[in-house]
Amino acid sequence: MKTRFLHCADIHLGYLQYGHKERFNDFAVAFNAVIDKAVGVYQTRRGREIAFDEHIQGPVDFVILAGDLFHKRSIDALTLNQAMRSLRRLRDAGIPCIAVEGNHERAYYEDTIGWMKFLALQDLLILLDAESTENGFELQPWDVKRRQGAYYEPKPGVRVYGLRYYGASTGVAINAYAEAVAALPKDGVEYSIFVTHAGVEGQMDDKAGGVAYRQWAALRDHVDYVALGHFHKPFVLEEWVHNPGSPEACSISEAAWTPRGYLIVDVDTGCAAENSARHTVQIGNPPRRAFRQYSYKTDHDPSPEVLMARLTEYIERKARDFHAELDNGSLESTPPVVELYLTGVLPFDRRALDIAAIEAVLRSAFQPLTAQVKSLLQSAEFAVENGQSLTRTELEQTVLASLFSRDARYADHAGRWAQAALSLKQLALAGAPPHAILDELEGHLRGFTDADA
Ligand SMILES: [Mn+2]
Repeated sequence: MKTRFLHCADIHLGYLQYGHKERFNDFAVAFNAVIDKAVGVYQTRRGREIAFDEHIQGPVDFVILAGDLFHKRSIDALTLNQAMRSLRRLRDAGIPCIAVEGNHERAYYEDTIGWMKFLALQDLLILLDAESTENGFELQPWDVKRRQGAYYEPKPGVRVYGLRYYGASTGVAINAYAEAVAALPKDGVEYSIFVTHAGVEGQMDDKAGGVAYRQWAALRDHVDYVALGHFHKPFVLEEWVHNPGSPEACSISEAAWTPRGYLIVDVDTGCAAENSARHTVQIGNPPRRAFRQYSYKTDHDPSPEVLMARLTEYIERKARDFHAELDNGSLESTPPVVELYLTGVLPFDRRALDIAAIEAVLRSAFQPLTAQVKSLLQSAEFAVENGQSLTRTELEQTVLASLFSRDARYADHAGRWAQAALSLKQLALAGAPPHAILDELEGHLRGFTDADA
């Protein structure tokens, strides 16, 4: 048996990011680009359809949507229209879209109908979930009339099981689900997929709520492909657990995770050897809005005039690099979203820093959709000695320096290591992005090398 399907998740329609109408539309454009791949037809913004001449990946036999089609549970009519327009393309092409509910779109109460259920009632989604009883889960096949069920067979030989978002109870729910699957008859089933909205522990450092990899093992004997959503960062584990990542960026940190956005899976149950995966997976990277994040260190700019001159030069250089990158056939669309972080110690009065003027430089260099300047600056007094009794910072510096001096690797520059550690801590506390902290650390390391030379 051969089949091909597309797996996506975390579309987040309805997100009015930065309060920007264009960003609201971007999420729908990205979803429609994923649908293009599923149906094998490119649709222009005006709805005209053009067949792909290259990169043909569709049409697929079915689509898996592993939760968070919507950014929130109370969506407006425009968002619903975006969802219906894209899902209708699948329905018209005869491609079932098999989905589960994510954390962002769950109905408020068990007895109300959420928008995902509404789409299922409109015949636009096969929305899977298990019914829980006193004895665990009861898995019913998809009921076309009632538009509900726990599993669905999009074509003979393929069975897709689904479970909605379970949050902190996901581990327990997986166990119960695996037991229920074990008890089901599986006549004629050659390939099984399990879909839910949950992460795997360790795949995103700063995101809680992942399920330990060993907890998924309960499904191992029954399922060939685990299809997840929830973590917006893509990952594939042991050719078994798969997460496509978000097609559009819900936060600027997601912009770096390319390629991401959907997976195209080719299944062939006939040829593979025992114990090896019976599918091959390609990751897709739909076109999306360009996001760029920069950081600039102000330590060596003695006056506002020098800072503006150097910062302008820096911004213009980055903008040239950016435009050159786009000319090299990038899939990103412009105008971009740009964030600039100011880091380090400001050697002059903070009030002399003209953020609006810096934003104006960003706007003229990048012609962005939106540009934001974020200050993570430490005030100068942090670096200055101020008298008899120790401040908290000085105390920390003393303690850290004495700790560093006990380690032969750091003893030579104990005082400077202590300063470095404190400045990294300040950045982290101020919410600096990882790359700004890395830049800071690199600056310190260069300082050490120069001093040794
Ligand atoms: Mn999500």
